[in-house]
Amino acid sequence: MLREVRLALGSNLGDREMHLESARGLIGDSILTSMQCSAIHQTEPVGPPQGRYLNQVIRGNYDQEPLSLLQQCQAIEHALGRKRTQRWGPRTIDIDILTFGQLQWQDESLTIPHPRIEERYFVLAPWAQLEPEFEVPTLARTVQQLLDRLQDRIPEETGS
Ligand code: A4P
Ligand code: MG
Repeated sequence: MLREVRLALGSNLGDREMHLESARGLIGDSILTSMQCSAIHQTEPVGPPQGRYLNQVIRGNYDQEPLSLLQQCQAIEHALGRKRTQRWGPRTIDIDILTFGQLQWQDESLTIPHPRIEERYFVLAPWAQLEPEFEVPTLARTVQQLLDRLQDRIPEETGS
């Protein structure tokens, strides 16, 4: 069954543009069909002190199981030199699954929709540029509404 999925990409180590470009290339070649990409946003780091991130959201169609998508995303992270040293620490590339059709999924390795969508300017800002009217499963709000709500709550962190 074909599902529409959304992925969030982030990079703050090394040649950030190149890491995003390589990830997009690999995802478009081997994972998603009909891929569309948001603009790239530079964002302040959330977590321990570290360099700024480049973030981007992509959507596309996928025809396998959720755990296969996670595995394929992690294989790309690995291929692009991702080392897991510190939670929320600097990384060449992070690929998170935001949504997977209307599916809700929760096990020890995967939670869908991604549990921190509502709090994350670095996800919502590029996503709202790509598809502001998309209603996020389980949150019952559009991407733009979630972004507006976040900016009302913590304007100093979101640069508005
Ligand atoms: N996992 C569970 N659900 C998912 C999902 N929906 N998508 C598990 C992807 N992975 C999922 O992730 C840890 C584990 O989460 C994985 O093994 C997978 O089984 P990770 O990528 O190894 O570690 P992480 O990314 O450091 O942790 P986490 O909790 O995913 O962090 P976030 O929420 O991704 O935050 N600041 C800015 N400005 N921009 C960023 O992109 N990113 C982070 C990471 C922190 N600060 C940032 C940014
Ligand atoms: Mg991650």
